[in-house]
Amino acid sequence: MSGILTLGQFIIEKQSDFPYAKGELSRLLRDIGIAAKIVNREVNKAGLMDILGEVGTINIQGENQKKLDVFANEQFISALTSGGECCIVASEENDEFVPIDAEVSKNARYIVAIDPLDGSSNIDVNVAVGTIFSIYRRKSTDGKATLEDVLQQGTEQVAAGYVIYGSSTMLVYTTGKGVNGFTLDPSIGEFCLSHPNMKIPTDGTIYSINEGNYVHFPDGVKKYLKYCQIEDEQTSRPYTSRYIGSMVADIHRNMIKGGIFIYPTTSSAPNGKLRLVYECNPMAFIIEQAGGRATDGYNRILDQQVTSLHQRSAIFIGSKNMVLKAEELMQQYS
Ligand code: AHM
Ligand code: MG
Repeated sequence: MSGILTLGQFIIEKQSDFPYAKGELSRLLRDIGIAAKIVNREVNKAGLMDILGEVGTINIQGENQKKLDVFANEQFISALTSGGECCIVASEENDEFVPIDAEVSKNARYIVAIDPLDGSSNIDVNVAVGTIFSIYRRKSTDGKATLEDVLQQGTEQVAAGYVIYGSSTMLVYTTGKGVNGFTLDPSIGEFCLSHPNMKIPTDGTIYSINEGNYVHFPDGVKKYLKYCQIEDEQTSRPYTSRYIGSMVADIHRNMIKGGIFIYPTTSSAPNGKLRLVYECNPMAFIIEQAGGRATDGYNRILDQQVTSLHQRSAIFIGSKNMVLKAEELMQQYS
């Protein structure tokens, strides 16, 4: 066989990184990979099927859910609840966490938080969407796992990853020992290692932010945007602005090319828009593992106290030096 390494083979190879492991985390990652392939199949034919459009229910954030959100949510929950490795799934699409049947999960040691289809407003227009996941070890030792088991600080993550359903589909994940990316080869139906040991450039020239909200931004962010736009040959400014409106896709591009993604607090969303548990913590873990930086403009994302499932946070994430510069201006002006 050629040099192809599938996600399944890679996970088995890497299991020896965790001498205490019994293979549960590996199985969990494999289950996520399988669910991602099923979701990918549906996302790919979204334009063909009578699956587009809003399903009519409104999730806890008050946003209309698209049918594919519901489909992806069901797929991931079903993949995660049947394997016996996971005792709780918390999903951005569900108000409460999903407890798992006691019989199935009696020996389960892991908790998964998932945003099954992030950026789903982009589906209707054939633009990349993503899945984000985060895995924690259960803290409580007996009885049923509880909300406290889910509300762990980002530093406690044992693994995190994302899937980008883009011009090609990729799964990128970390178990705290670097970041590896796998591209789905549709001809064999396997994620194949294509981006080993991913590193985000320390400097970059791309900034991603919804600039339409400019008037609502804190002064520090406004100053940083002006900094990005000022001409300066030495630092290759003005920088390029790129905003897809799909966090996974924006961060993935920046990971490869170098750049910063900002979703700050705004006067209309004083805590920011993105969710700490489902979006910020997993992406922060991945980017830090790739050598980048992730803060809320002042403090490290992964150190934030998690007090509720749907808690929001501002996020400044990406190439280390770009995030540091934005923080400098935040501290000076906001
Ligand atoms: P969602 O979880 O409801 O899909 O929202 C999250 C998405 C992110 O992917 C993206 O970065 C952001 O919302 C875009 O928000 P805005 O349209 O306010 O720029
Ligand atoms: Mg989301």
